[in-house]
Amino acid sequence: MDSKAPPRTAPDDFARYYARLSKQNMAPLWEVLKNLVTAEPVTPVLPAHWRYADVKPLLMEAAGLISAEQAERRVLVLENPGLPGASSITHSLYAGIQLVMPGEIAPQHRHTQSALRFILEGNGATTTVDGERLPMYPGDLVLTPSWHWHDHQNETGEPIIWMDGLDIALVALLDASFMQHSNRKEQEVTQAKGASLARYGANMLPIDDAPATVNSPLMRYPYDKSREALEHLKAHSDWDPCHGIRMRYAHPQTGDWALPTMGPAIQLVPKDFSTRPYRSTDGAIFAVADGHGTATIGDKTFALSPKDVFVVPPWAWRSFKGKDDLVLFTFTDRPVQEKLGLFREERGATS
Ligand code: GTQ
Repeated sequence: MDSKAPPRTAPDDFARYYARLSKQNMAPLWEVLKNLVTAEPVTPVLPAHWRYADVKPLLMEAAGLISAEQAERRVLVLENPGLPGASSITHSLYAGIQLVMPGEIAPQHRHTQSALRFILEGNGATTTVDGERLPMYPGDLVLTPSWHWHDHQNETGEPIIWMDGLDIALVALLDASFMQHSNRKEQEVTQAKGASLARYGANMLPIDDAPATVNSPLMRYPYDKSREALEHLKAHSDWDPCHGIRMRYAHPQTGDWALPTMGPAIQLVPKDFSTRPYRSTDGAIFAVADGHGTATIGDKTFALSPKDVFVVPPWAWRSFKGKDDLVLFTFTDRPVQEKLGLFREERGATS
């Protein structure tokens, strides 16, 4: 008899054996291996698009239902349609649209989740981080690194609206969530306005600087500077076939990503330029900073207007076309994937 002949086990025998395994907290790998270790990324995350024209009226309606203080944070969570109820826009990341009305304060708290804010609308309301009030204008990126106290206040006459990005699901996966409230609604302001920008946002560093941490000490990346750089490169450099002009927001002391878990970037797709297909393992959340155009993600095409948000699933092909100069902000979990040696990208052929 051939000793290598496979056994011919009856389905009932498998079932009885699996039941005995299960009682002892074991399971057969051979039933699940092909779903656990896949040839390519397999994700429930779907391409999705939130038009600002749809989001804004619903967000303003929330202002009539609940105050920023009652809500703690008055935010509409952008839920990926492939992950219903999970409060996630990708498997690892969270995005929401936050509103603070004139005169309101979203009270001080801190958490181990890192947050970034990309400002969509408003004119000079503030987020206080580390005792510094950071003014917020459209297109600015404001950071709230892990475990930094933060509160938002709107002392202007207009609503302020921004996109929040947090690493909520990633921190949940690692069971590393800590959160604290303060008995002070707002933190004491200990820094002059513009302090972190003067120290870290002028291509210089304090001569006797504190050692770098994983978090950028620059808390605000103003849009006028980002846009100026993009405009210069549009006029005077080659455009990347897959991105147009694309820059990432750097940690000024180390050159690494601005945050350890979320990598923000900004790109300009010039008017009438069509990017070549590109895909990468990091699912990407985009917000339209300026301009109009289209995003094609897999077999879906979205018509983009300013302040829209859309999501590109991991390893999905994407390409863009600028109807006018289209400026896109994005954040992804690429810093994590790079550190773990998992990040991959692929550039498609000319179509
Ligand atoms: O502003 O601190 O969208 O803690 C979700 C959780 C915003 C915030 C969110 C938060 C915040």
